Amino acid sequence: MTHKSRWLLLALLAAPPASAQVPPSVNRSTATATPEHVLANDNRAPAGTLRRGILAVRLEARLAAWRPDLDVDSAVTVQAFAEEGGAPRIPGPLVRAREGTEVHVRLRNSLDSTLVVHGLRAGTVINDTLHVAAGAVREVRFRARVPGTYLYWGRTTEDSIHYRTRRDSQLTGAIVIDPPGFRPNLAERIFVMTVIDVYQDSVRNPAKEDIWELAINGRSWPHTERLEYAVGDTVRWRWLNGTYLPHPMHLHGFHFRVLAKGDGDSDTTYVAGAERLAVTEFMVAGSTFRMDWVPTRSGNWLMHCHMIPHITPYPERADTARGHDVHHVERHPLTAMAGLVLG
Ligand SMILES: [Cu+2]
Repeated sequence: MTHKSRWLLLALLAAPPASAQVPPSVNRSTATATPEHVLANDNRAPAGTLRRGILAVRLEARLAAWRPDLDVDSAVTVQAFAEEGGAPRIPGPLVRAREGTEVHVRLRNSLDSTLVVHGLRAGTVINDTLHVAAGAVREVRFRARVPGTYLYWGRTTEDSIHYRTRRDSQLTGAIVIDPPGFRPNLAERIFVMTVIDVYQDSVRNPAKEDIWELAINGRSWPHTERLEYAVGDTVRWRWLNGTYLPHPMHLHGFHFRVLAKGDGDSDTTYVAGAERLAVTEFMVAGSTFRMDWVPTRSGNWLMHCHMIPHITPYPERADTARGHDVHHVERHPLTAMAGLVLG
């Protein structure tokens, strides 16, 4: 799907609703057997086992069937990370360690092509890559050194995150390094954004079969998580942009403080008093930021990308069951938005 066609979509959405729906019968899998279903990863439980100061994480990359909008469209076959022996997850398993911890990440590549993973030695090596041949197992070791929020991401196609649009686009996860002695705040949430944009499928029958899915922690609005806070709470979030696209992330109704800003490889925590106040934070591909905010009024509020094509349903998939009625007053928030919306 080109950007031009995405803007065309907006014009189409303004037209009267389509009356005909194509039944959900298209098999979109490219694998011979149906791969295991993806678990949407809410990034609340870190991966691995910590023993005697060593965090050991065993990851595996394999094919998986992903349904970012649950019952709306059929599953998309993607490449995803799992903890070895566990279900594939989007985003990939959370790696979290305190500064000073020795981290051993073992990676099995169960895909049929060479996998290159970037950023596993979080905060210690710039432009870090690990090449793992199909069927091979490799291990990286590093000592967690610089507290912050980092992105690890894999690829089997293009050589840059800026072109990673295909089935390897979900090979993305978070690494968080905490300061020594720091106890992670269990209420803090970590949100990883991913996208898949496979236009090539459109040349097949049926025509216009096209994959365009944007997700926060593995789910597209309205299936993203619902969050509830009390007036006066301090809400702490980390955001990671695992997509090839930029996203201006906007919070409705309140200012938030930007506490740290990273490029995926490195992270800068602002000194006390130097935090920025924002209502929208621009995130380039691969970037991260940490924020907090205090809801001072009750209500229903959203954090979302401010680019319309990133929060608009894309109804051209041949097997979609998505309603196209953008004028339905009661269901408007559910049917007229999709993708990068959280609330
Ligand atoms: Cu966006």
